Amino acid sequence: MNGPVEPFKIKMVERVGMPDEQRRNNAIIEAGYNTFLLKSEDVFIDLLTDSGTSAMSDYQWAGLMTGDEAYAGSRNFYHLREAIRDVLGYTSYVPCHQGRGAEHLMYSYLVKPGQIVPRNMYFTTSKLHVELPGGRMVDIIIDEAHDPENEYLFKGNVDLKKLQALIDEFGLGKIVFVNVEMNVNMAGGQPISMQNLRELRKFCNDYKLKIIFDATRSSENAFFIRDREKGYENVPIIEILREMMSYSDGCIYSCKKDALVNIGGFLATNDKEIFENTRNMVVVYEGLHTYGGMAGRDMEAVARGLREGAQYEYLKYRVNQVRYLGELLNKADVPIVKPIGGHAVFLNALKFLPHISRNQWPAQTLTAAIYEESAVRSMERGAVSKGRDKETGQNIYPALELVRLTIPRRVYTNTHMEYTANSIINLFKKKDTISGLKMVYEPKYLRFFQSRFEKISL
Ligand code: P70
Repeated sequence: MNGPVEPFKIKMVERVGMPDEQRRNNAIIEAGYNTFLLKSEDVFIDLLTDSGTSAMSDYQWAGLMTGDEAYAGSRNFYHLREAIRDVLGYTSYVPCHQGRGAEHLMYSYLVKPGQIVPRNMYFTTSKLHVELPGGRMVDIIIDEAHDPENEYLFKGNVDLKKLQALIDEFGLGKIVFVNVEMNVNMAGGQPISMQNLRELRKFCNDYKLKIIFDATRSSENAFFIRDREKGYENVPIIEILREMMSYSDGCIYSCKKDALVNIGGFLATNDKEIFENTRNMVVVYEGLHTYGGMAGRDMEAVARGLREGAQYEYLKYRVNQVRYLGELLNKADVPIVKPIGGHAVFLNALKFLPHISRNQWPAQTLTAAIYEESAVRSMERGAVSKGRDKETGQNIYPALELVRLTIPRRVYTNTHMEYTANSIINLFKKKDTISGLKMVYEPKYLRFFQSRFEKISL
């Protein structure tokens, strides 16, 4: 099996070094066994996130030099507006510094205290921005998504029966909009099908419910629709994207993923009221409505990246590189979430470390062990990320207790994938020697970023 052939050549490189065993052991203790607290210099291959870690193209870098840094009416604002119209089909947008800036504007406008926001699985920052104005996020993803072994091809789909049950239980008045994520991150990078989107739109039209997308990984989702859904085999990615977006009333978008840039975000909509209200609030929290926290040059890089990131040849390589890593692990019986996702390979920590109980944080433990073994940095996506129940204050233990090996776009070679796979396979062979963790510091919000742990002896 070979890795996918890269549809680019490399013009510039950045040195990375391998810290020795002693340095790795000290670094992880100093970081409180939390990979978010490691110094990047102590990491060899950084698979913490695909967010803001892409390599930009020469065309994007050239675009930086054309940045128009006028306070108002920058030409790059208009370039980005054209790109959003062409690629996603929304007429209006509000630029923001990154995805959560857009979430803040969108959800603080739409969500009123006591309301419910159904979504095809939570995402950490999205959930928090629904809760801050007094709302509650409720999961309406299909059951298959909660089963790491289930190989259904569209595990990101919404279960309309769950949505109907919410309406029956709480009444329509409590639900203002349905929130739909593309290529669902916490489910393992799993796509939603066009058919499901179409059915959801029809359902929501009947109840006059709005649909707001988290379109952050929509290009990778569009690739899976083309690859897997009947009737889309030969449809250009941009056409698929526009059809997807046509089923929504607006979206929030973190440009740091599929748009191949290091910073940036926006919300986009064809709804006049949403646009006018969020455009008004952007000046309070982000910056003037023609830059929203981004420099002119950043908006140019996003405009170019949004188009590049929707090219079929690029997406094919991208998704296949992730699949390559996943298949190397799968062949060696390392437990992973299936099907292999669009942006990351997810390890099933409950199967990898069955001897570690949930209250000793198996996924967090596994991220630390992988770092100690290999200097590869991964991310916990389980109970630490999920946090506590808002009402009872108790830890929630979600069905998925995962470690995410997230692949930055256009950054690592297939040999880096092989090194990563071999290191994890070695670790899997001696998994019984790995002991659990106890949490010794826990901040109030988004605890996974800053919490600290200590090792429990075996
Ligand atoms: C990741 C990043 C960001 C993200 C996302 C979806 C589906 C919104 C955002 C926010 C960064 C991250 C964020 C929280 C915890 C860990 C990592 N995801 N919606 O690595 O966008 O980061 O630009 O504010 O995935 O998955 P932004």
